[in-house]
Amino acid sequence: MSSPEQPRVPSTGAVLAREPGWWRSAVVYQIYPRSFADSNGDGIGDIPGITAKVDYLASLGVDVVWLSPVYASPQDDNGYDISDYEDIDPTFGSLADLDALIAALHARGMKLVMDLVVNHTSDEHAWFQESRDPASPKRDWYWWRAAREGSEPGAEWAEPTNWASFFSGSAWQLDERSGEYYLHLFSRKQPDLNWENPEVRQAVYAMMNRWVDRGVDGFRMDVINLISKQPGLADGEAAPGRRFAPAFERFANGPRLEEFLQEMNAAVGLDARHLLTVGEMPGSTIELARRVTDPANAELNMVFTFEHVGLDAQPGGTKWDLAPLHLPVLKQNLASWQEGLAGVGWNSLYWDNHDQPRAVSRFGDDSAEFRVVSAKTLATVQHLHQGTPYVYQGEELGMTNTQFVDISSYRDIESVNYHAEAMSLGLEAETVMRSLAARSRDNARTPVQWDDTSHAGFTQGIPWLPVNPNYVYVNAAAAVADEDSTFHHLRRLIALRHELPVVVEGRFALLLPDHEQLWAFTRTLGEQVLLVVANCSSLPATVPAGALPDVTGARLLLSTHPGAASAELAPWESRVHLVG
Ligand code: ISL
Ligand code: CA
Repeated sequence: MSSPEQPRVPSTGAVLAREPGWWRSAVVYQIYPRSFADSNGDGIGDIPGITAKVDYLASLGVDVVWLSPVYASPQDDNGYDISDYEDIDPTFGSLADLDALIAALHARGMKLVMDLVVNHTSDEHAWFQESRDPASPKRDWYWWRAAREGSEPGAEWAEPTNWASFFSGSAWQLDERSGEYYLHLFSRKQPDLNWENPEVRQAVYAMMNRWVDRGVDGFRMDVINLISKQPGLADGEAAPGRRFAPAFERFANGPRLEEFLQEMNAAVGLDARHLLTVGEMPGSTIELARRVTDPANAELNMVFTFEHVGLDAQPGGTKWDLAPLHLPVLKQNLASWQEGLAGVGWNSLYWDNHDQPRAVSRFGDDSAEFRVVSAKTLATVQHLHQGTPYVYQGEELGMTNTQFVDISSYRDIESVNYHAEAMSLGLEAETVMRSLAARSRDNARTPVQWDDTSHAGFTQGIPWLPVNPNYVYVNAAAAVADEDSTFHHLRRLIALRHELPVVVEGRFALLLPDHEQLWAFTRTLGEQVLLVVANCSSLPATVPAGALPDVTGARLLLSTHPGAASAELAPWESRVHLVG
């Protein structure tokens, strides 16, 4: 595998020590290991593959790597189903490989954040294997329930509740051995841990402590707001046309969530050791996120929220029910989170991750004409809100959605199960395939495009998921060699954050909230005002007279169309000015 040529400009100021609040000025880069870089030709990315690319990451200037799960796992959900929290899956390497990665990152002033998946384990985890025995002291470590009253186990409608799993079908699975059901909010191979049991919590904290002692710098916590369920496990409201109910409000954000988070923080020393903590919290309100991220409450540094990635779905529908996105709705939503958390908590900022379609295809314009410029402008808008930005592998290259035309190309369990369920419900095949093309998690999971050699330089073998054919021109080698690429635009944005306190701390204010094309806002710190104006459309846009602060004499810090300064913005043009 060939490495892209390194840029001449070195990283500008990675955060070196774990000082209090260091994560506020940091940029996190997410690696989905299976799709990042394959070192041994088996077609699957691995830890040595990542270690070979740390100079590439350093040249981008990121401070932290968040590594999606590399623990021992049957890979039913690509590692989010963990069978041993203390070991590395041989697919990805060994503990020694992980130690080498940590050392390589630390040597370059970067940190490593591990994925923590403790709402559920794999059904192949020793804890669950023991728990299957009703007499086991670990029986209560999971959610075991008898069939619904009056029903025979296994009969139709016999599940203890009517909840749907996130991955289609019932959230309950009958275990023949005891005739009882266990809860799995995700796949059947991902039984939910029972956090009401204090032994479960202590086992998790002990495991976390061992990882911190090993040198990791923090945790990204998978669906952490599901660890406290709503008491009583009540049925959800039935949804028309669906066999099982999307009963989110019945199991998420339970009453003990903040108690558990505080207990974990104290037991692991999350704050005391200045670790980065980010909790994935689908369905979180601003109020909840403000409490959870208020340092006075000693819970988490920040959370991943989902409102802004749900605005292009039909209200009341699922992610597969596509709807057009309106810019005013999107920017007002992000502004409400900026205001809601300002001065108390802290935002995380993301467009992309391993569960979301590619940002440039979804929020930008991935046509040949506008792919690069729209990717740059999306990055500008994201990185200059207040919060810690997350870059998902390939986002720095403007990687796009897949071009799969056949269901057999898809690998993700969510996509495969959705397709099967939708077809059995009689949905139109074309509609289902359109939803998958727009929303499948496999969009984010095609291999990172390193260069224009076969399989984009990702592997010497056959990649586990096909490479996007546009790798011949969308690839890291080309982007690094081109000063006008998305890669270098992002590198400049990251450098701005490291240089200018106003980027980190400045107070946010949205301008032109109802404008259909322009996304404009200011960030203010003392005498300094950062003005961002971005045309988030594929047509020219005009700034209304007098609508924005005067920028005569201001410094132009960054723009997509150097030299331009008129009231006209080209498609996807963006500018960043510093006044004062
Ligand atoms: O991806 C989703 C929507 O398509 C979400 O429902 C997603 O499953 C949810 O955000 C939780 O995601 C996390 O936990 C899952 C895992 O499959 C995801 O990859 C992970 O990010 C179960 O561990
Ligand atoms: Ca490999």
